[in-house]
Amino acid sequence: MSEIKETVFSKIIRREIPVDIIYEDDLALAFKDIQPQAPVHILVIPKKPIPKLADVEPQDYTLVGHLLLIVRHIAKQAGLASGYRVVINNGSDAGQTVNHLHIHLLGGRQMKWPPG
Ligand code: D5M
Repeated sequence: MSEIKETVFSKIIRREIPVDIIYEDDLALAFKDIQPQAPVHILVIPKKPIPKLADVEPQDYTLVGHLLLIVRHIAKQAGLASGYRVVINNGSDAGQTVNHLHIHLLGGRQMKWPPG
């Protein structure tokens, strides 16, 4: 398990930094990415401060499934019927910049493959 440190997302969860909130429940929060890479770019995060996917433990399995169902729900609400991309950057090689697990939901344009 990585060391759990305060991140900008901890401040967002505590409402110390304003964001455009799309969805919230007891376990999760979803909000618009501040640097959108697509017409729809939303981050879905657990309120539990898990640094990255590699730190997910067996007791988090239900939580991770919950996060993916939130992604599906938001994508449907956003009308992304023709497709969308779901990304989790895990660690520095993947380009993870905020050490609080987050799922990127990207849509509203044609995506390219492979990613950079
Ligand atoms: O993605 C981290 C993402 O977090 C990146 O796309 C910008 C976003 N971010 C950072 N700070 C904020 C605030 N304050 N509001 C909204 N979005 C934010 P990564 O996968 O770690 O590269």
